[in-house]
Amino acid sequence: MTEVNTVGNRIDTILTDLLARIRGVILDHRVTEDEYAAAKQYLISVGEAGEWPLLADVFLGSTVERLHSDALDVDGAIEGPFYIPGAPELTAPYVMPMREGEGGDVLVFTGSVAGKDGQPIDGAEIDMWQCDSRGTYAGIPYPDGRELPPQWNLRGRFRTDGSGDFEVRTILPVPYEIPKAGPTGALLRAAGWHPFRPAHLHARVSAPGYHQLITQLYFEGDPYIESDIVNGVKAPLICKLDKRDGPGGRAEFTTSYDFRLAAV
Ligand code: MBD
Ligand code: FE
Repeated sequence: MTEVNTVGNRIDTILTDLLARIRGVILDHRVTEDEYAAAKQYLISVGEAGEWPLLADVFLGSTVERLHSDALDVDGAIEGPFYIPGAPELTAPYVMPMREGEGGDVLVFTGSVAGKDGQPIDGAEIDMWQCDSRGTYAGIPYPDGRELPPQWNLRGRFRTDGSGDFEVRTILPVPYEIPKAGPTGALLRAAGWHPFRPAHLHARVSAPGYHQLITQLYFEGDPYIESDIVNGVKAPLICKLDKRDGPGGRAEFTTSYDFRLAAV
């Protein structure tokens, strides 16, 4: 027999309010029988495509996350549907796992991890993941037949040094287009909304004695900063990009961010 996970024990309270609000929308907009039937069919298709995690994170994740971050007074951001635990542990000097000749601009990302009191944290773990220069995450099934990167491409774990600092080389992520081939993309199209998120790096930052920080970093000037389809951008998470000449005269970008963790 199926049982519901009653974590929080508020099913009665929340379900009562949720149903009241949905009924209110139906009444306010005079939803028709046909629209109701189409909505049910749509919900079925989301399940069949395995897109519930994506759809939920696109529309609701950032709201849940906001409450969590505000309670801890940290600059967190939505985890999103594409985190995969167990990424390779890198050895210094840190370079994110990538293919020979990985496309895109080089990004040198430096920064630090400290407590909110400014106390640097030695050996904090940063578990970072991002899309490649074509906007594809490794290890995720895309139904549109695109070429998939190797399993751990642009996913890796590394640590701060004795001063709480880190430096990692990677490539600059690009604005991310939510997978369009399935029901989530179809809904955005039907509503006339663009499917983009601004370019972002994802990170889970952890250290003993601190709450794990799950966040994302964005880049100044990104065309989708103001219209992120998942509503996940917060001003303190927007980083400045600088351009410099790297090895062999190849241009590379640099950016910096200081993660601040809440003590337990
Ligand atoms: C993503 O890459 C993402 O970060 C979020 C939050 C939702 C969908 C795709
Ligand atoms: Fe993402």
